[in-house]
Amino acid sequence: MNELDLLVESAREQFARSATPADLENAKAQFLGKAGRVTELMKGMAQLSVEEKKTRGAAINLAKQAIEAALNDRRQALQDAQLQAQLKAEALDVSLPGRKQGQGGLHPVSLTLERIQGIFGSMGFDVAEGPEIEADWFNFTALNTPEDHPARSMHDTFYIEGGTPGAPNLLRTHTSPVQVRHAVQHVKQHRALLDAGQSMPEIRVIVPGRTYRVDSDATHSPMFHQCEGLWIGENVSFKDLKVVFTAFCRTFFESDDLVLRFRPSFFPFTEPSAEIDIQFQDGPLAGRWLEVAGSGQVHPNVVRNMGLDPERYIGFAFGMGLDRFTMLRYGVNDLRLFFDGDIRFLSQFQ
Ligand code: 2NM
Repeated sequence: MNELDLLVESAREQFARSATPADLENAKAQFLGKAGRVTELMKGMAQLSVEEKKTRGAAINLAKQAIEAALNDRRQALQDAQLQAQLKAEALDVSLPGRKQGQGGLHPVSLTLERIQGIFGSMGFDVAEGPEIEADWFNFTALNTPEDHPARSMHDTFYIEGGTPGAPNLLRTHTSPVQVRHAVQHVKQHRALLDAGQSMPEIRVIVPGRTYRVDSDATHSPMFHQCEGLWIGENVSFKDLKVVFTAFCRTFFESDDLVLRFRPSFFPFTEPSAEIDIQFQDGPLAGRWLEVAGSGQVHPNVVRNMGLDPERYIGFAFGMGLDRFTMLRYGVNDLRLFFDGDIRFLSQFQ
């Protein structure tokens, strides 16, 4: 073998030993680079005659072409190998079973709310919603709650940093402010009738939603769900409250012999006021009195703050905890289970 054949042979060997594209580029530099062996040979022709240059040049060119061909072959081989490895790594096993999309469902508290809305809807109640960040006027003042009432303290209410009285400055502690907002809107809508001394359509609404208080244990969460109701007209009495709430509870708990007790109590926004207790006649809770709601005849000051004349308009309101109703209906003993988001708990309600 002559010197050029040996050079080509040596290049082939080096390329074959290059296991990665980077190795191969290094090997290439040794032969075809600026300081590579082929370039050296070219430079070595300087002293040759024109005739010799022709034959030598042609021979060197052949060798160079052979080296380039070997380089390209090896490049292609490395690329093929890399593709094969990638295909193997990303192999798709079409015989595997598909991934199933789990069936979702409503949260138990949402199920309770849907039930409550259905029942009150059948008795002609609208549903209203409103802001969770409230002004102290709507949350307390309009509801006849005095400045020095303990509920207004920072121990019981979450205040917003930088808030100012009158502007949104707290997390609502009940959904009653939405009832005030709803009543004010209703009155505005029927202003013409009222001004003409005519009757306005009754206000009949329930207001569900998130509420917030500084309180946390097995039966209290700083965020909880309430549903309040309001019925105001010219002739709405405490008797109507008893009829409506009794019908509601018997339907909700699917128990026609459920007994209700209206126990005198106090709220700033109602007078008189009553706690509502229920008693199941059978089942695991039979005989026990369970407190389920607060209620009362809307206080004249509140009726006035709704934009109505308390000498003419009268009605009742009530408020209940959606979380508590859900616990009672499904026999759940720890409120916190509703907020943990544990799928093993939640999937039991589907
Ligand atoms: C309760 C208990 C008693 C109530 C009062 C009002 C309003 F807006 F008419 F003043 N809304 N809700 C009320 C009354 C709420 O919850 C325990």
